[in-house]
Amino acid sequence: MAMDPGDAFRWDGELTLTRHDPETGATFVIRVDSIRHGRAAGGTRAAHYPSLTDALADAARLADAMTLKMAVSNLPMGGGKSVIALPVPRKDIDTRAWDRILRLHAENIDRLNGIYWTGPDVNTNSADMDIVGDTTGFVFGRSVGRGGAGSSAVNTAVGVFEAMKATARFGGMGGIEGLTVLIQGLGAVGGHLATMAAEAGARLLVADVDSDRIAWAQRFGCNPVPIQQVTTTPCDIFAPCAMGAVVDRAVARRLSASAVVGAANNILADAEAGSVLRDREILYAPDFVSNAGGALHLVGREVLGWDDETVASYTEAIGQTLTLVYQISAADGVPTDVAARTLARKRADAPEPLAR
Ligand code: NAD
Ligand code: PPY
Repeated sequence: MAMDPGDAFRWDGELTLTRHDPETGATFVIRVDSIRHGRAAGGTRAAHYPSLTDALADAARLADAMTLKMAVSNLPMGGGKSVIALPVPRKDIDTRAWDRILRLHAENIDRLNGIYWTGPDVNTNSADMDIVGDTTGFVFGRSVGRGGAGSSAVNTAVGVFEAMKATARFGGMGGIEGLTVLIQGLGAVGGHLATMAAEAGARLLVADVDSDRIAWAQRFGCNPVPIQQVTTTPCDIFAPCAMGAVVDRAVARRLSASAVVGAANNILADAEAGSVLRDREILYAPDFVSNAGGALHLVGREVLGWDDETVASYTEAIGQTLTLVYQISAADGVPTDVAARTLARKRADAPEPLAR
């Protein structure tokens, strides 16, 4: 949800760490939302923010979402997130400065003595986690060669695809074959999702600010949609897989889709958007349920010792969790995001044995 600037400071999470590095101009933010159910985990996002207040607010929202994601997935961890507020866009940071930024970030994490574990997120990857891992052990998602579980993106996409199938079933759309799926963002997750949906026979519409990604998707039959028309183009399933806050109340009122199912964290920009989607009978798959495949991969592999098969079966169960969310939403007459929070709270208080 969007926060007003004051909310960046009124946030009631466990801990906020900030540090500024004059040499690179980077400001580091770590927010630990909850450690009630285990040490907190959540990735490191690097981005250029309009202000430190925006960076703090984003970290708070993302950390909240991690607590909900762990709880609704029955994972024995709390939620946290790091934001590295860069002075310029990531592409304009040179290798030397980036290396320094990652090492300082790792120092900050190490000082928290394990109450917060990081991992990859937007603009950070396994190679970056290897560098973080030189300084601290509190890191998920290092490359496989360095003893980590590697990228979480593929399994995130697999989970989102399970969420799509469950949504299509619950919404009376049948299977994915023949449905029009509009994917916003063809990056690490959206790209894999596009290939899976295409293989399942969906008609794909795609949008990305990067023309190379569009050219790549056109090679397997995807049709591009202009960035400005993403929320007005008719489709069956709208899949935001780029940034958050894509659906505010105005977008929710005009969206021409039967469902919203994507990988992006914090898809809803305001509390009203969920209600509008419900009133319009557009099924919204709460992001912290649908995109939990990455957390299942990282925590499953690195904490719980899961093998491929176990990760796959828990990831498939995302579809069942989502169906339960839709049933709670229908029974209680509440938006699906509210229903998912209710389920997350219930599972946090009484974690269910991980269902397979
Ligand atoms: P990514 O950086 O690899 O991909 C993002 C893509 O979106 C890029 O191709 C970029 O060019 C494109 N993009 C950026 N702004 C856009 C815009 N305005 N319109 C259209 N396209 C735009 O990131 P990712 O790892 O694929 O993650 C995507 C989203 O999923 C993020 O919100 C992330 O937080 C969330 N998520 C990722 C994971 C994971 O395992 N990687 C797990 C959970 C949630
Ligand atoms: C996310 O799922 O949003 C993440 O940040 C990925 C993640 C999950 C669990 C531990 C570290 C990073």
